[in-house]
Amino acid sequence: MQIPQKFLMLLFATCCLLAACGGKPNAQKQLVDTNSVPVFSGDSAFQFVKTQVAFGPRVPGTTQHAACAAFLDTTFRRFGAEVTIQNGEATLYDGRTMRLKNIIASYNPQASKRLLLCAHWDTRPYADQDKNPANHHKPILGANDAASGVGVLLEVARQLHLKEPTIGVDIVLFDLEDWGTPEFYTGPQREDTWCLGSQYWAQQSVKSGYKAEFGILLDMVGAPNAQFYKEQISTYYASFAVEKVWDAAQSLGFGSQFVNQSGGAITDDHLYVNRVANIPCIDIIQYNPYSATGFGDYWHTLDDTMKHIDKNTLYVVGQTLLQVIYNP
Ligand code: AHN
Ligand code: ZN
Repeated sequence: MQIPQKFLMLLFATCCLLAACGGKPNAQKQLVDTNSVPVFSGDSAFQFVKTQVAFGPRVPGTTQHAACAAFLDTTFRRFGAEVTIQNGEATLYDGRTMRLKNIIASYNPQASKRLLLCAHWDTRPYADQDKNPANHHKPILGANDAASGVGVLLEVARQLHLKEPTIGVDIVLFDLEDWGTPEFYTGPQREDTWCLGSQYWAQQSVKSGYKAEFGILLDMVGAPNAQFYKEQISTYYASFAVEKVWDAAQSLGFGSQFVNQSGGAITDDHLYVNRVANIPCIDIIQYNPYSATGFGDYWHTLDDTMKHIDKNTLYVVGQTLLQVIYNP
C-alpha cells in the first residue's frame, strides 16, 4: 500500500510540472531568437531620464550629484555590468579645483573587440543662456543636456544584461562636461574648460592602454522631432563610424532623424576621446547648422526640463545603438 501511493503522488507531481511547462521543459528557450536585435524600450529610457531629473540639478560637489552617482552605480550593477568609479580632479575656468567622478560600466570585459558608448552625467551650474539674467547663476535641470543620453545608455545596459553581446561594450559616463566658461565671466580666459571629465578619462586611458574599435557619444538625444546631422569633428576623426551609425539608422527607417548631411563642429567630450585617447569617436548631438541658435532654445536655461523629452526620439537613438552593437 505504501509504495504504490508514493509512486502515484510522484507521477501526479511530474504531470503537474509538465503541464506548467506546456508539456515541453524547454518551451521558454524557443521564444529567444539568438539572431535578432533586441527591441529598445523608449518608455524605459524615459523613466531613466525622469529618475535623474528628479534628483534635481546634478552639479559636481552637491549632494544631488552624489545621490545620482549612487543611483547610476547601483543600476549598472543591477544590470550585470562590471562597474569602475574613476575619481579625479580638474581645474575649472576660474582656477578652482573640482573633484570629478567618471562612471564606467563594462560588458564582456574579456572581449578584445570593444565598443565605447558615452554621455556626460553632470549638469551645468549656470543657466547662462536663460533670457532672464537673474537666472544666469542658477543650475539647470539638464533633462536633455544630458540626462537623455544617460537614459538611453541605461536602457542599453538593461538590454545588454538580457542578451550578452558578442563584442565587449564599455559605457562611460563623463563627469564635469558642462562647467565651461560662462557668458558672464570677465576674468582671465583658460582653454579647454568644457569636457573636464572626458579629458581626465582620456589621459588615464593613454596610461592604461585602453582600446576600443570606436566610440559613440550621445549629447542631447531626447527632444521631440530631434534631427542629428553628421557632426564635423566626428567626420574628421571617425568617418567610418559616422557612416556605420547613419547606415544603421537608415536601415531601420530613421532617415528623417539621422540626416544624411554635414552639421556643425561641436566641441564635446568626443574631441578628447579622439585627440587624447586616440580612439575614433563620433557625437550624436542635436545641433541644427541651419537654425539661428543651433541647439534648442531651452539649452542652458531653466527650461531644460522633462517637457522637452520624447520617448520616440530616445527609441530612435537607442534602437540605432542596438543595431550597431548586435551587428558587429
Ligand atoms: C559648445 O557649446 C562649444 N559645446 C557644447 C558642449 C555641450 C555643452 N554639450 C552640452 N552642453
Ligand atoms: Zn550643456
